Amino acid sequence: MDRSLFIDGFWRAASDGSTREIRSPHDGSLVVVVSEATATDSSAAIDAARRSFDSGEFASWSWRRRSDLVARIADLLERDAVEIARKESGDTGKRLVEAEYDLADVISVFRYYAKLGVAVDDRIVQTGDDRIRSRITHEPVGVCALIGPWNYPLLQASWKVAPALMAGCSFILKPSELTPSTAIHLMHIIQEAGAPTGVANLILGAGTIAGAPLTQDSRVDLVSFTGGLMTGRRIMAAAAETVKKVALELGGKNPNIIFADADIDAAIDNAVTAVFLHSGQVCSAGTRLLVERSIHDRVVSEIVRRAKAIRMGGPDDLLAETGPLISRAHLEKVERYVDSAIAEGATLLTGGKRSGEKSHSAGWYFEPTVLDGCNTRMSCVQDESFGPVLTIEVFDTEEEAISLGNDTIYGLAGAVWSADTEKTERVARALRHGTIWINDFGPYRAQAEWGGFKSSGIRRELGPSGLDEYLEIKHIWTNTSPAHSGWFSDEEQGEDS
Ligand code: TXE
Repeated sequence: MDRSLFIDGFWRAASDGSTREIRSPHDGSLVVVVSEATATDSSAAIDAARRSFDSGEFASWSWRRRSDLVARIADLLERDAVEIARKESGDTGKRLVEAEYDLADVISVFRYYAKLGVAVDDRIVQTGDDRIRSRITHEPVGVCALIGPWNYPLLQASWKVAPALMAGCSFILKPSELTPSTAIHLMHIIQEAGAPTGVANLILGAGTIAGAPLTQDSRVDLVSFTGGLMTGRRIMAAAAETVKKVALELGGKNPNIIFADADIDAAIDNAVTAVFLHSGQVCSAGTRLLVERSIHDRVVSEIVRRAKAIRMGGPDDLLAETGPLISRAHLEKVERYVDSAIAEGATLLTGGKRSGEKSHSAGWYFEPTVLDGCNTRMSCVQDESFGPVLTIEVFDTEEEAISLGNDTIYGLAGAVWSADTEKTERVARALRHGTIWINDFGPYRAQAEWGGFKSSGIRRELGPSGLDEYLEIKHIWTNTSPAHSGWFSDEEQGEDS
C-alpha cells in the first residue's frame, strides 16, 4: 500500500486507502501513485503539528540550532538535486533544465533563511525610566498550514517551509494534488536533517477535501497560500472564522510597458520570455504588453515572428524552449480564454489552439498566442489565463501607460522599458504592483520581498518580511522596582462618606 502522507513522524497511507495517479502533462504516462488524504488525515496532521508546537521543544531551540537545521536541509537538497529535478519535471512536464534552475533557487532560499534567522534579536525599548526593562521579542506564530500551487511546486513550498522552520513553527504542507513528488522528497530530507517529530507534516490530496480543513480548524494559527484568486478568497473567508493569520499570493495580470525610446531589441526579447516562459504558467508572467503607438508595428511583428518559432517539448527534449500546460482542464481554460478574447474583438495574430505536432498529441500543449487590439474592458486583459497568451494594448503618453498598467484588480508585478531614467523612475513609483522591473523582466532574489498589491494578495514572502510572517511579536515589560500604581486611593472609606 502506498504511504506518502507524513504525519507525526510516520509515513502513512490515507485513512480510507485512497490513492491518486499522477500523469505526465507531456505524454500522459504514469509518473507516480500517491496517497490521497481524507479530512480525517488532515485533522491527524493538525493534531501532530499542534502537539509538537505546544510541547515547546522546537520553539525552545536556539536560533543558531534552527539555522543549522535549515542549512542542513539546503545541503541535502544539493546532494539530491538531480533526483529532485527529475521528479519536478515528471510531475509538471517542464523541461529538466528548468527544473534544475528552480532547484538552485530552492537551495538559495533555504540558505538565505538559515543566515537571516540568526540575526533576529530582541529589541530594547527606551522607556525613559531606569526602573523599567522593556523589550520586544519574536516568537514562532504556531501551527501553519502551507498550501501550494503546481507551477513551481518545490520553489513555492521553500518560500514557506524555510522561514516557518527558521521561526520555530510546526507546519502541515499541502502541495497541489497535481504535483506532490518533490514535497514528498522534501519531507524525507527534513526528517533526515533532524527536525523534531511532528514539526513537519505532509498532506496530499484535493483542495476541497484535504486542504479546506487546514484553513478552518481552530488549532491552526496561520495559513500561507499561493494559488488562484477564487481559492484565495475562499481560504481567507474560512480563516476569518477563527481569525487565523493569512498570507496570500494570488497571481497577477502584469503590465510590460515599452516606450519608444527603449532598447527595443532587448525589450522585445524579454517580452517574449516574460509571457512564454513555462508556457505562461507563471504568476508574474508579462501577459499584458503595453506598447507606445509609434513602435507598435515593429514590436508586434517581431514578437509574432519569435512566437511562431518557439519549440515546445517534454522534460528530456534538449531543443525545446518551453513545455506543456499542466492538465487538460487547464488547457481547456486557456482555450476558452482565447475564444472569449476573439469574441470581444481582439485580433488573433498567431497561436490560439492546441499544438498540432504529432509528438504533442498525448500531452497538453498550447501554441504561443498573440492577441492584438486589446483594451482593459476585455476579460482577456482583466483575467488570468495562466497560459502562453499575450494581449497587446497601445498608449500615447506616459500618463496613459500608467493608467492602463494600473487598470487591473491585480497588482503583482510589472516592467517599464525606456532609456529615460527619470521617466522609468516616475512610472515605477506610479505603478501599483509589488515588484517593478526597469529595463528587465522576471528576476527575483531570496533577499527581496515578493508579493502583491490589491487582489494579488496580502503580506509578503521572501526577504526579512518573509520570516516576519512566521513570527509573533511580544512586548515584555519588567519593573525592577515594584511600586503602587497610585491610581486609586488605598485609604479606607468611612461608612457615612
Ligand atoms: O489553483 P488553486 P488551480 C491561478 C491560475 C490558475 C488558477 C486555478 O490562474 O488557472 O489559479 O488553478 C488548494 N481550501 N494560479 O485550480 O485551486 C489546491 O489543492 C484549501 C496562480 O490549480 O488555487 C492547491 O494545493 N486549499 C498561482 C492550491 O490550493 C485549497 C499558481 C492551489 O490551487 C482549496 C497556480 C480549498 N478550498 C494557479 N481549494 C500563483 N499565484 O502563482 C484548492 N486548494
